[in-house]
Amino acid sequence: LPASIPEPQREAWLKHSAHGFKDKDGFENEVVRHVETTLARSMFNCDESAAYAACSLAFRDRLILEWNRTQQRQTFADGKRLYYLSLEFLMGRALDNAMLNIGQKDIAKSGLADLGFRIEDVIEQEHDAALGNGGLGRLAACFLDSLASLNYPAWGYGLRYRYGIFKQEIIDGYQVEVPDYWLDFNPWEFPRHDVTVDIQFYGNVRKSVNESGKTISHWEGGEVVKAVAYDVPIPGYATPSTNNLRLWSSKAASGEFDFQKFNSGDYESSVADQQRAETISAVLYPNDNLDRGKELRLKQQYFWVAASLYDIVRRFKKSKRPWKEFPDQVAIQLNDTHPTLAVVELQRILIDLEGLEWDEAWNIVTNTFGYTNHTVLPEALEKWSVPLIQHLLPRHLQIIYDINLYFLQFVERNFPKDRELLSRVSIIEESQPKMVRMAFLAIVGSHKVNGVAELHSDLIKTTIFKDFVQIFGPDKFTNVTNGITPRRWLHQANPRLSELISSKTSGSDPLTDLSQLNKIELSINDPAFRKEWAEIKHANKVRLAKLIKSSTGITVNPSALFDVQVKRIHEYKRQQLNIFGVIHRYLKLKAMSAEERKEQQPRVSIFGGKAAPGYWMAKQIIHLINSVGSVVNNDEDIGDLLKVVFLPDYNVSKAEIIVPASDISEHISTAGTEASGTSNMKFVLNGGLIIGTCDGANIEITREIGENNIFLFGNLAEDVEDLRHAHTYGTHTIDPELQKVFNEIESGRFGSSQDFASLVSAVRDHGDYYLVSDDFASYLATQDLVDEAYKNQEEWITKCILSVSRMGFFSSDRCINEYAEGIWNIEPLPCKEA
Ligand code: GLG
Repeated sequence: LPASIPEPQREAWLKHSAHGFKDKDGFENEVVRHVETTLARSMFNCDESAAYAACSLAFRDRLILEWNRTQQRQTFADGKRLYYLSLEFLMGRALDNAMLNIGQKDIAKSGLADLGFRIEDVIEQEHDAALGNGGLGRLAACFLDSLASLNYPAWGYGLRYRYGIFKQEIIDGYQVEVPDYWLDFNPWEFPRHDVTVDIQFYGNVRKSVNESGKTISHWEGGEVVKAVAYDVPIPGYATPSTNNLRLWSSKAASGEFDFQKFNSGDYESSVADQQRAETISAVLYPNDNLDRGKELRLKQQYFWVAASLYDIVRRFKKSKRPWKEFPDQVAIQLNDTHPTLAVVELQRILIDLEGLEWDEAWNIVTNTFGYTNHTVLPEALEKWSVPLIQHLLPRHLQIIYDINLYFLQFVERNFPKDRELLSRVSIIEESQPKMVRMAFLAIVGSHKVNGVAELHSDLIKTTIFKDFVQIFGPDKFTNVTNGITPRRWLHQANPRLSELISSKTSGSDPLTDLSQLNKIELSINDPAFRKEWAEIKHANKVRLAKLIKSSTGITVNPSALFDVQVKRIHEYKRQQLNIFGVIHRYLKLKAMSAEERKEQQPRVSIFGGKAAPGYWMAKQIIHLINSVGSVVNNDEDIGDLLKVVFLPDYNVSKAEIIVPASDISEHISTAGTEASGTSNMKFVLNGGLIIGTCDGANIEITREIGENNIFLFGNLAEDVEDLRHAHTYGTHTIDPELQKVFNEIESGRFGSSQDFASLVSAVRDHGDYYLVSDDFASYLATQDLVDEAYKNQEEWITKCILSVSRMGFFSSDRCINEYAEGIWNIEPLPCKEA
């Protein structure tokens, strides 16, 4: 144990250092203390937000004690740690999660009731931590939960954006973006004003020769910005292990402001430096699957990567081990290419600052990093212009050129006759201006590269990274299919279903071993179990109906079939296919007699998701959905047979209400475009069926749950290229049913046809890149099957129960164990008290 407190005094420390709350009394005591002292309020002005603050501070106190112990344990164990570098961590709310993971939500519930509050209202006070765009950021959050729950020594590193993903409002059917300032009161972070790193930008490189005749590079001048650490404790479930997420915030290095300017009367510009520095961590870029190449974004990347590496290296150096042992102590995972500069930065530290030889350093670097690819979409693959890097990071550009030189020499030696190969795999693209291909740099700088679902991992090996498989051999490339944490996505989002399931797993906890789910299959014919199952789904739909009412004013019938598509709005995700399908359904209903209509299955089509502010087509899709909604929802012929809802501001805490309430959800990307998808897993785990294409993790979900329990449709990935080719070079005929839909849109039935012209022409006149027309007939036919299947509620429930029981594979715990064994080579560090 650490020796800072001398032996005789340790007893006093131990006596006062507490774990969780002993009982309800202990909890209430802490809450009241925080209200009265920390918040300086009294019971006469303690509202729900004060109750939230005090309750959070009480739990935070518990977390930080465990956080400290966990860090000590890890330091003394002196084993290998994982560092997960991600520009996005889409955490959502922390209080509910902390209470559940610590296992004291019941205590909190009755304690808060004693003090006059409903726990649900208190939880509702929390602002989502929305430091991410979508699946990539939420995956990072699920991984942190699993790493802590499985007792792995691991840290997350990210940026502390002052503004997370924007809030979405819908005004007159259009998306309006509102800034998300979330830091007014955030009890879940600990500012570490003593943990700071100076980060350099711009400047120039000077070479010198030392006594042994070796050339040394010095990066000099330029501008310095300070990185300040903010730590967020990450509680494991059913274990005291509490890991750390360290987020960096930028500050001017020169202190408050320029006193000289201030004294000479130039007040405004005296604070300009400070503002410029703080801009770096001010805002999350709101693009999902799109690369925009903005200088500030590159600054963010280097700022975060350099601060994190400094921290990691500092920790390693304390151990006084030789450099060659670095990869035995440190694994760094690159979540997408955003942190790829870390490869270059570590090489720079080793050769320029620590004096290692190039090869020795490079060996250390490549054994340290792993790279996860999340997309094959060309518009999402990061490239940075050479002049921009030259300007911002002159020494790094030289190192990138050297990495490329040695790499191409290696390729040349092994494939001497293939000149084309060299230009195909070069890290530098010979364009105007030249560009650095970040994915290639990440591959060359890592020992393992993984995709996020089987199909996706196969695709990267056969398409975008094909040459690299030839160069490095197939073993460098692997697959780790994504997963989700059952703590948040079952227990927290759907407590009643979680309890029902746990009552059937004979004592073992499905939340720590999700394969236990298969035990519910034994109850599949138990009428009481089935009845409870159906009641839970209905109650969840009632809860969502309330959210729909309060946020859109639309009344929906909870007995209708709830059809949900919530995710970022993107052409490749094909919300346009869904809304065209909805229009088709509406036209069909309109053409029916009143008698015929009675036979139809009532449906509520629910959409949600943000469009990147600069993504015109995605915004058109949102507008069309809302325009169709305002026609359909007010059509008296239709009534409850069809409602169309666009739920504004989709985020993690709304997902926790939406996901458990769906009967069917849509995962309908053009085959080969969605790397994995993770909401598909969340919906099935919560007893909803899915309609989907043979894409991403849908394929593995089908394999696990059985093809009778999923509604698949559409063309296969292997046929996409030929179809696109045919669209461009052959005759492109539009599906006749889709043509009817287009005719109605163009007739102005849903508002000015001009507004939607680009959505129609993308399919009809511009090559239909996403195969909307090709898949339309099969989509409609499959939706008919969904209606038919839903009419037989008993069979439907059987499908749902079977599906849930077979979802064990999709736990992020399984996924993290695969990374730990196959890529990171780290071991859990169990906690003896656990
Ligand atoms: C990406 C992909 C998703 C994937 C997620 C996590 O588009 O298909 O599920 O990462 O791997 N940008 C993303 O959200």
